[in-house]
Amino acid sequence: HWTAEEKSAITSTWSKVNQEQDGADALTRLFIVYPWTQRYFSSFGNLSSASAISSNANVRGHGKKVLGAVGNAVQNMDNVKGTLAKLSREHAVDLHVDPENFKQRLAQMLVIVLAAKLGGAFTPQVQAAWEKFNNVLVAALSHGYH
Ligand code: ZNH
Repeated sequence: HWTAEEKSAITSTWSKVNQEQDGADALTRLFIVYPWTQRYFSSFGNLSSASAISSNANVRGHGKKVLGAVGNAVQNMDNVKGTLAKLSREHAVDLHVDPENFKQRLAQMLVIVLAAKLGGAFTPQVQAAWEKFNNVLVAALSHGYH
């Protein structure tokens, strides 16, 4: 269900992503804009300010893991659900993460980080492809909850 244009928009933006830095930036925004999401990460240490968050080694390591999983989904665009099935079960069963947090939150922060990074290259068409990709990503991550 992807057009050739959508696929190339997603894969070409993804090739510019720095998983550790952009992952840390997306998580930093998540923790600041939606502070209650910090409660899942009580083992991460000091998350008291933007600079504490973005320099926190646990945040950087986790950002890299999260974007690694997104990258996996990008490489497997035609089977995102299958690709993320195990991860979805893990969030539902082991981590008990409220799936609302996937929906308009982390995925949305990622779009903002990509837009800031790409500037003019993040055209409305590229943004539309990412909005669609995020819906697929969020649906796949939420699937293990039912
Ligand atoms: Zn998550 C983990 C991905 C969202 C919470 N995650 C994780 C991991 C990954 C991910 C890959 C790792 C796993 C292993 O190692 O096994 N996530 C992801 C993605 C997304 C997400 C892709 C979207 C986009 N998460 C999320 C949210 C939240 C979370 C939103 C909340 C809020 N996670 C989480 C936790 C964990 C995880 C808590 C665990 C951490 C530690 O380390 O402990």
